[in-house]
Amino acid sequence: MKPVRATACSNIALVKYWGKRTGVPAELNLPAVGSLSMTLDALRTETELCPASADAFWLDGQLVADEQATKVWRHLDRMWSAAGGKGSRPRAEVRSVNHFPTAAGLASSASGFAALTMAAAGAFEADLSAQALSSLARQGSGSAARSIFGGFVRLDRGEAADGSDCRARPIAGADHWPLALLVVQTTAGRKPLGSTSGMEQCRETSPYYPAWVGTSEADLDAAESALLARDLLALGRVVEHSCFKMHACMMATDPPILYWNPTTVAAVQAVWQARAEGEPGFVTIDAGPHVKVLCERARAEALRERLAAVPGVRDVLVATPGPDATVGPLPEASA
Ligand code: 2P0
Repeated sequence: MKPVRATACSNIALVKYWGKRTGVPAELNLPAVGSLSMTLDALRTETELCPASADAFWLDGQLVADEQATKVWRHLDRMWSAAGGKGSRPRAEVRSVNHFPTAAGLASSASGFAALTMAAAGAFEADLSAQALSSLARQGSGSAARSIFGGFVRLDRGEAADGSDCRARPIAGADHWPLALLVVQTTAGRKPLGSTSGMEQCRETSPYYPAWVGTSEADLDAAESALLARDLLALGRVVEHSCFKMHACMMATDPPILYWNPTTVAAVQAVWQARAEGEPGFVTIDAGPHVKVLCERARAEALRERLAAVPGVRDVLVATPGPDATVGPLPEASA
């Protein structure tokens, strides 16, 4: 086992993943719908993996020993098997740091599991394609499958019972289109309900869930075409439609799920107001209260200023399309 350092960027789904396939092995973590994302340069996780006498997981300088750590060890076991490792997996120390300009409440499981996947593949000297790495990352966390690739990525749902056609593929590179994504932070707190249980609750109780699943493929095709044609208006329409359908589906669960706070709504309205005044931006919201705004890079600063002035907004950061996940040897000084 070699000491390594891996880096992966987070991503934002422009067409959302929400819900898991049923009737297939749960450990494959297969999505009920495909998704389409932009990898974000500004939200990056760096993960170091070294041999050790006992497993230890450090996240942002803190030793973690809860279910998060269990997921990490399970993922390393999975990677050891995929690498063709014989016998029991070597014990490891994992040190992961999220280089997110604003810490609170921003998704890190995508970049976290993508970086861990790359690190384990490097450390265990696994000869795996980017496609295979992406599928393994998905088993750690669905959105992580997309963070293996830079630029714009489509994750297909697939139909095969073994998940072999659930694949992420880059559809355009980071330099395809100078877009920006503003991350409008509306609170410092953590989200109240995790995505995995939120998705299950939706599938089990939301009367809108079948409609959500049934309309996703058309959104994916429309978004991919708009992206390739660099048509912001067409892309933005799908981005907002996918986002609000997902949230409507959540709100219709029993009991309801509402991730928004008053500042979330104020920020959405500020974006729509700006658009009406000729400053085009399009909103999306994940399983949390922050608002993400897609716009052309040239318009990002003007929109950032408007959003920073919305009462309750704590911070606005600007991200642009980011690179592929990477892994390399750990520099001597850190090993
Ligand atoms: C997404 N989200 O497509 C969607 C939109 C949140 C809302 O992927 O259960 O942490 O680990 O596969 O990847 C968050 O879900 O869920 C997510 P698991 P994950 O980005």
